Amino acid sequence: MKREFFALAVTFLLFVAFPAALFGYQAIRTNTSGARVIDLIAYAPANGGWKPDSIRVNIGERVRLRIAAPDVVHGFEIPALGITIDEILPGHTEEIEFVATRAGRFPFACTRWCSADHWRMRGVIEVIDPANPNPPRATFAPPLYQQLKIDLDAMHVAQNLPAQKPSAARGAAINLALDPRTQSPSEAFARLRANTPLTDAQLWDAIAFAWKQSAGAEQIARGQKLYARDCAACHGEQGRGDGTAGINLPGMAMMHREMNRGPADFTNAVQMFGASDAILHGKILRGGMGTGMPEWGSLYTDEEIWNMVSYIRSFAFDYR
Ligand code: HEC
Ligand SMILES: [Cu+2]
Repeated sequence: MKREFFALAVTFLLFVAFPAALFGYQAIRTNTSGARVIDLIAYAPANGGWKPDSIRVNIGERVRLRIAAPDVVHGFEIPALGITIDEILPGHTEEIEFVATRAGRFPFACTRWCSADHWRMRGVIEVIDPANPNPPRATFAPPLYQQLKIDLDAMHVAQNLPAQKPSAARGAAINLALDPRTQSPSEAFARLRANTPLTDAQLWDAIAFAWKQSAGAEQIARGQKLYARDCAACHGEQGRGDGTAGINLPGMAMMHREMNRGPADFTNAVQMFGASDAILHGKILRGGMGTGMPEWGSLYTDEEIWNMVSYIRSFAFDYR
């Protein structure tokens, strides 16, 4: 009985008294700048996620977001509007003011690994143009994997494998112009093998260089940043698929029986050299449909997803 009361008291404190006190205190402390104040509470997904998880503002309206984190450390980001709060400590509130200048539905998300299913912590901000409150829905070009009619759930296994890790530095002398988006490294190897004076090892090095070149150093660096933030927890710092958040994911039983169970190992040449960039891009965009691989298409721009694909390539190729 005592214990139940205690649990109830804790729940009350966490969900009612605490946020109320936080916002109350903030309301006294902050002077009004004419901005509309919107209160947002960041709970880890197990505690309910964003409260509320959808907000509406008007174009041109000055808005102050006041975000409280009652349970654990969270972060906040609206990527499409360039709004970021790096850290909201438990028991604190953070504020940010902005004026949205374009209409649309934009996802917002937590940016800290607050819990195992942290990546579920997403919401939507709707920016409305009062002069045109019901715009026709924008039409987007379908992603490359759909244009190429690629079945994302089919296995992609390399038919050709290098004897050692292909090195972009060694391959720099040989300049192959390749399109990494539509072919896998294994396919590129097979096609070029027929009429080249290069040895197998030289050809693989040249392919590594061609992939690195077509991506670009800046793009790879941007991909690395995003990877460290949102992917390493499952796929591992070194891309080996051994991140702690990837252990015992629900949905592993749905994975293709020939696939390794768990987050993809980006150092695994059999899988990585069997995949075109379009496949990797598609998987990040769409997610794994219940395998535990989240969908990122609503959060990241197309460009950012390509950047992550480029970075992921550095685990099976040697890009130093
Ligand atoms: C919650 C754990 C988790 C997170 C976080 C995660 N992944 Fe995955 N990912 C998986 C699992 C599990 C698989 C394998 C199942 C599948 O392919 O559907 C996978 C598969 C993939 C694949 C397919 C590889 C292949 O060979 O087909 C790519 C690419 C990928 N992830 C990229 C990313 C990127 C980029 C991020 C960060 C934006 C990310 N993942 C975040 C769990 C995760
Ligand atoms: Cu989080």
